[in-house]
Amino acid sequence: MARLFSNRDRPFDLGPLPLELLPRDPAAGVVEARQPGDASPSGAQSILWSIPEYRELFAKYLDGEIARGRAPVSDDLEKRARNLKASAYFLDVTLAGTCRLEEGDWASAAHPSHTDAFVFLVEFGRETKHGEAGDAWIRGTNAARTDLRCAEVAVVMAGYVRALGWSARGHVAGDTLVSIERLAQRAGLAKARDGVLAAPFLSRGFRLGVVTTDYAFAPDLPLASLDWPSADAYMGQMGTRPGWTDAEEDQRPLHLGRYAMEKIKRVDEPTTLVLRDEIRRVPKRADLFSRALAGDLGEKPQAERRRFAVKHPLAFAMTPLIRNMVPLQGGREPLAGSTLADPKRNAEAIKALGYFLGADLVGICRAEPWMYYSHGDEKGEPIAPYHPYAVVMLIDQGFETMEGSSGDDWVSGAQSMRAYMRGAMLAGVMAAHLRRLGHSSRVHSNAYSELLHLPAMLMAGLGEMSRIGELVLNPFIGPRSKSVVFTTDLPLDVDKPIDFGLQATCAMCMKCARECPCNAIPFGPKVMFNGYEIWKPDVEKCGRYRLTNAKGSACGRCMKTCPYNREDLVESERLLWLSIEVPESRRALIDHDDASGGGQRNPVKRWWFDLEIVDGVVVKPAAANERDLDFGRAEKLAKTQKLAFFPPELQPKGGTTLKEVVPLDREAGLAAYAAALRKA
Ligand code: B12
Ligand code: SF4
Ligand code: SF4
Repeated sequence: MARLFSNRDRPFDLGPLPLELLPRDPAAGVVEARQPGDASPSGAQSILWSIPEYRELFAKYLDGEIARGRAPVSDDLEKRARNLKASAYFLDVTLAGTCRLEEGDWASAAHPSHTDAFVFLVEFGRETKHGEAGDAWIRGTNAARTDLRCAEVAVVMAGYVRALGWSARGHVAGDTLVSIERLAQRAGLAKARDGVLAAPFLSRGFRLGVVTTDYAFAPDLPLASLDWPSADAYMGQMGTRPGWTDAEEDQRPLHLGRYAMEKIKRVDEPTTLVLRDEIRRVPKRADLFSRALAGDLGEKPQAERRRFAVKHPLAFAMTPLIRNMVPLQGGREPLAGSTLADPKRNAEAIKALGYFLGADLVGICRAEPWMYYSHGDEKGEPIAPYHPYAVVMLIDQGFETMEGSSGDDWVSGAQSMRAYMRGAMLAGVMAAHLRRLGHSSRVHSNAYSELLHLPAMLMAGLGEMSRIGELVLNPFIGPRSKSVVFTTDLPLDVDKPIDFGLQATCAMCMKCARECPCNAIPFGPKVMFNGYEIWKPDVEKCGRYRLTNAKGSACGRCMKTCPYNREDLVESERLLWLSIEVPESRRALIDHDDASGGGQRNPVKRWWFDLEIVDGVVVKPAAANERDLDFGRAEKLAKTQKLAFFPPELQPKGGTTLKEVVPLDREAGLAAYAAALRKA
């Protein structure tokens, strides 16, 4: 399932497949051809009807305002092309290429004076087999599903170029001013075969998107052949996806996903104590970001709150979609209901749908009343728990990008935003689909959530609580995830929590605590906090650091440096099973991670431009954080560490709005933590 060969030495802009090895033919002609479609038609129960509202929303942002000044980006056309390709691979396109625009490429005489085209291809999602759970929802919808993904990428890539100060417009099937199919051939992504485009390496279908612009970059050439270039390439020797991946994945039912979560031990209660009766619900106004917005942390964090994670133009380009998907998240009221009465089948169908749309991991738990926030923050209105089930999905924040980064330089905010955007989109389509079938369903995205995600992730068996603190760590993708949740009244079988030995590992590891730039992660033991056990981080320190980081955008260094943040290799999975089956190996594995440079930056993977938006114009930031492992730091930090925490009695009361300032009481927070430590 995972790769056999490391991609450590493979620049990120080359992508996951060995496109650079294919022969090119500058003289290859362009012929009329259509994009691949679905092999079978969709049925009445399909998700097809839930996609258009998202498509229409995304179409609004294919074009937009151009920044009023040009960014100080390199004039080197190769560098620009590589940066655009890497940005698109970051957004999970399968293949990317470039070409110059010719007059015949435009569908109408009136068009923008663009010179260059950036072309990308997104492959179809893996489908259900006939009769598998979810089949009636999924079959016949791959082209629409993938066009939506292309629209997302086209919006973000065009928005990125416009934020840099050049004109740009995204194009996808149904919303285009150009012939996408011609451009795909000239940019070396596909060739026509019997009137239909075919792409190299892919056994499934695909859809295409284009960004046209007057931002110049180096062009690629048309392909001469679609054949695998060598046996080595087929095996993935350059760190690319092996040719047998699809066949291997097809042996697993879609609802199991690609990670072998079914092999991880399940337990009735989580590995960290949860005393449900003692948990007091907290208002949304207690979220440190709401507190910063209201002014509880002072002027600087308040001013930075709206921009800290979107200071980089690529992250900024995601904001229109992230914000404007909120009104589509759905309601709380019961609907008519349906005949979908088999909770096991329903749960498998939901998971299959989540994987088809692009989730990395899917789990289901009860949405217990204490998981809901008690009050909203804008108006302070009470929130009565509504739906009984929570579908929880994880989106990987991306190993390769994290490898290139210190974790707190200019790409960190974009990593968060990409995962929030993707999560909101796929949960949005799923919840809309269930509503259409008659079941009340509502999305809890990062832009607006009425549910705490951590306990839902924990109970849905997607990971264990880690030393990082407010983070559920998954055995396969480690800490490197963002979650999205939707709650529903569709009857569902729930998952159980998991135990893969993380509590013992975190008890001896402490690498995240050592590497956190602001000493916010505890070196000490787990404590009881509001009725549950947790390594409680100092969220004020972390929050202030992320909000006001002047040498980067936000931070995720704790995730980057954790030994579970591993490359997707067969070898990595072996290490995971070793740590589970031979607990005595854990110390050695942690030491091996440090000794082998785990958590160091890999310069080969540093693909983004260091850029910052200031007053609407992109500038070169004064500095970027440049951090690598600091082995001597732990001793010093552990000695001086003073942490505060903020249980419900130290938080704004339910009903408090964003207009009222409730200054954060650090002294009381320090005293509360010290008291909890005495009891630990
Ligand atoms: C605000 C926030 C922060 C703030 C402030 C947190 C705070 N306490 O106010 C700060 C800046 C610290 C922060 C940092 C990070 N965050 Co944050 N954060 C959130 C957010 C948006 C809201 C949480 C909230 O309202 N807290 C206010 C009150 C409720 O806090 P609290 O009472 O102390 O409760 C906290 C925990 O104790 C826990 N919790 C609450 N009830 C219960 C009950 C049980 C039984 C358990 C076990 C836990 C638990 O959840 C709360 C999380 O803050 C959530 C999304 C969400 N809707 O849950 C993401 C979220 C928790 N963060 C996330 C992540 C990944 C991060 C970072 C790694 C940043 C990054 N680059 O991605 C760091 C990690 C910091 C750390 N050491 O833990 C992810 C976690 C994903 C995962 N795999 O676990 C979430 C779920 C966002 C997402 N959609 O993916 N975050
Ligand atoms: S705890 Fe916060 S500041 Fe520390 S490394 Fe993690 S995200 Fe960064
Ligand atoms: S870095 Fe170590 S202590 Fe921190 S979460 Fe990862 S395994 Fe646990």
